[in-house]
Amino acid sequence: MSRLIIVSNRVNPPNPAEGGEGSVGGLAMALAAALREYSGIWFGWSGKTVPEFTGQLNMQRIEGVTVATVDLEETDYQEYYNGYANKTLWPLFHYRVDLTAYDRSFGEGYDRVNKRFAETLLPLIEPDDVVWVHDYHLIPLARELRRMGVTNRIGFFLHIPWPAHQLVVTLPRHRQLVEALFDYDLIGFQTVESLEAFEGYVFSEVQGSKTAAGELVAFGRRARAAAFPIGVDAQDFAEILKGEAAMKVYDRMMAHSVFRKMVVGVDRLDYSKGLEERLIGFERFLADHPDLRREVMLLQIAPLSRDQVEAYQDLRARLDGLIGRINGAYAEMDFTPIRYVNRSYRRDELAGVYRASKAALVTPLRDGMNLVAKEYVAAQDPEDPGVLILSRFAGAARQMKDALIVNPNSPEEISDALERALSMDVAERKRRWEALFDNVNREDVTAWRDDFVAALRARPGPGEAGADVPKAPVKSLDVAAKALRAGPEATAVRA
Ligand code: ADQ
Repeated sequence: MSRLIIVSNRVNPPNPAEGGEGSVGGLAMALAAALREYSGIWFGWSGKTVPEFTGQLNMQRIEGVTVATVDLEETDYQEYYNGYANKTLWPLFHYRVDLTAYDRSFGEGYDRVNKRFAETLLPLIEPDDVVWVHDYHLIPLARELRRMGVTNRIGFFLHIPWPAHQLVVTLPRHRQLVEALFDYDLIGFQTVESLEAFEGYVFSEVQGSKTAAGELVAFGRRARAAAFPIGVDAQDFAEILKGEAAMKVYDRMMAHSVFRKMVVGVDRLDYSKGLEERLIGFERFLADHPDLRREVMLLQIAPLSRDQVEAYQDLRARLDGLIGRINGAYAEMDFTPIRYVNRSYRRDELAGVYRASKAALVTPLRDGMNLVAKEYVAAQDPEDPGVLILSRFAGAARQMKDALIVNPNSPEEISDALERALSMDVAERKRRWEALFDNVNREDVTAWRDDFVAALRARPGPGEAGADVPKAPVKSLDVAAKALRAGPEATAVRA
């Protein structure tokens, strides 16, 4: 079986030195498991900056996964990561045109870093390898690799929404961005809605078409585009709940919420997650239901994210003010309605928190999928499950129809859903949870990963019928790269 090369902006397999599997997300674990299975490589940015880009490749072997990282220079970090990725594509793709920065230097930095990534990765690619590129940071990576003669199958998965046509065209050079996607053999989206929005752009903006076999044709090239809804490792969640860390947190949270029902929110501190709207909805609930005030508390866990970007600093300040106002108005001497924490927790600790919560508020204004919604369901007690309140604008809402679906912009809908969730009888909670769990368990992260990789492998290879232009063989690899493949434990080898 050919090797799998995964490319993502950051690389984070479970590392025993940093707390092992409990310390990383389910996605990282699933990708690491795929790499162990297909004996591949995980390539990306080290997270470090250096005064000048050197292209020095750092190879490490972590728990059976070969990891290759490269440092970026400070300007790269500012223009590519803080700039084009986090100030341009992220807000625009989450429908926040008001926060989108259209700065030419960001676009140049984005292209430059993608080229640098391609140059650094090139010597690691063997002729049979399948390359899987992740997320909006790296859309032009395949274009750069193709320019260097790479003919391997390359797939791309977008973790965030693909926005409506009218939003995409606000982006200067939107055409180049979409054209770059046609250098992939397979383009994966979270939902059919994103897929249709992408197809809509291709058909009406660049007069593309679809073949009878379902391939998209545009820019003189063809690619397959499809929806692959990402999932969580539901079985693993059930397992980690039996562990000591999860049990301890569960017991602590239960002891803390005696006589009260705990509602939980877990999100990176990001404007796409609808945190302000959620808090205003909770405030409405407290105002609407004086009789229930002392019976409910909201635990909002929101680790800081991208805190060098101004929009995130502003959001943080607004949240601090809002929570202070609500707690000031509704707290009693022995009771505070909102508990707010800005730190990260281990996966097993989070599992304990989910299980102790009678309801979860997952109310993003836009979200590619939202794994918290699925993790919450996976962590429930089948005999006494909590209720998921889910935004209609999360990709997950398409699969999780048995949640209480709300419009996150409406404080009344959030308030009503809370009231309904907290008074729901156990028979209805079980019925809803069983349907939700069935889906979360079936369409899990392994199914997602295997479906994508199988679809990518099924694409015609170089020279096969249905392939695009005949592709040249991969350039011969230099000595250093060969040495790397022979001994991945080697560190700091110059590519
Ligand atoms: P995110 O925007 O990060 O992901 P989400 O899908 O909810 O959003 O995933 C967040 C992950 O971080 C979850 O696994 C959660 O457990 C974890 N997490 C959140 N708060 C934490 C905390 N305090 N401590 C530890 N862990 C915490 C992007 C897209 C989503 C898409 C995913 C996967 O924006 O739409 O679902 O990628 O494709």
